[in-house]
Amino acid sequence: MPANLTPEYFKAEKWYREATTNEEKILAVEQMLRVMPKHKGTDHLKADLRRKLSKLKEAPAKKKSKQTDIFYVPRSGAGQIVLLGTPNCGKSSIVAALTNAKVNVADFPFATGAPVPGMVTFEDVPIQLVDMPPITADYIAPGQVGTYRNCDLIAIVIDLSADVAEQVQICMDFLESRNLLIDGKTGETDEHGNVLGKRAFCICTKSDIAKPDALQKLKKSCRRPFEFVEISTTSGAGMDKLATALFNLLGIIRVYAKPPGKKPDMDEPFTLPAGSTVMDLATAIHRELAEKLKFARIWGTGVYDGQNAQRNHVLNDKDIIELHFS
Ligand SMILES: Nc1nc2c(ncn2[C@@H]2O[C@H](COP(=O)(O)OP(=O)(O)OP(=O)(O)O)[C@@H](O)[C@H]2O)c(=O)[nH]1
Ligand SMILES: [Mg+2]
Repeated sequence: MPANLTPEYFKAEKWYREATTNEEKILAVEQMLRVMPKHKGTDHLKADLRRKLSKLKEAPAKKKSKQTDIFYVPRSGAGQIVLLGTPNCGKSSIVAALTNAKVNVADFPFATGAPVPGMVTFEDVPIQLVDMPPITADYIAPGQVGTYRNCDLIAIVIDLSADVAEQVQICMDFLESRNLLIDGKTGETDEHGNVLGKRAFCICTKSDIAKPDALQKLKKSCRRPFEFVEISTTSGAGMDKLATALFNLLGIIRVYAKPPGKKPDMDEPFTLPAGSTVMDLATAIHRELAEKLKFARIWGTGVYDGQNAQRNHVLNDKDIIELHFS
């Protein structure tokens, strides 16, 4: 009986072939099992894949080689955002415009060969923005997926002066075949319960030389409800909006701590996930001290100045909080 394997299956198989680590191979085989058609014709294949999976899971963890993983970018700042896009779409130009990082902007493809992190300062919040080598339909550098798996937010960069549908297809194939997008339906997690998917949005660049209707075409080509931010690094159009979007899309708030009777420290805000409480702030400041938290006073949104608040009070962006310990 023919197996009648689907395009989703072949995508997952390609992922498996390209995987460079055991963890990535396990994820790919799990995906192959998940998406393969379930009928008599695939029974053998299913058994083979299960065997392969248990072998992979039993394999002893490889000794860490002395070589460093160039695709591992240590986090810094309030959140890590990694750029994704096809060659020449304008990724490095974005990092060059928003940060002081030394990136290579060039009018030939594959000018960037390794991740380059830079820091964007949105008002008083430092956000890490990572330039990346491009991806194509046929080539993704081994290990590159790891950078996307580790980040907080993926910024899909689409060049509005080129074929938008083709770029979307390449980026979405890459992300979807590796379970790299948050999907409310499946909510894939790894064995530690970590959500595998990431949030993503679109930076639509080269608006100064965009093809007519490129943005509309792009929105039509995306099946997912992304947020789209239109920019041009050449004219500077939309760059302020982009910095604001990076902060908003990270889903974080910044708050200022104030010692009782003193002025708040307005230079270095604490950044916390949106929805965090007074107790979360206390824990971020000092885990053990947090247990002694009695109450807080707050200046900010939805409260009167200096209002008393309990541990479970939900904080808002730019709140000033005075913590009182017993
Ligand atoms: N007109 C115009 N040109 C741009 C814009 N952004 C980038 N470019 C040009 O596009 C070319 C490619 O820009 P890069 O930023 O190097 O592109 P990249 O995506 O990093 O390219 P790879 O590293 O090869 O993946 C350069 O010649 C840039 O000057 C823009 O907003 N408008
Ligand atoms: Mg580049």
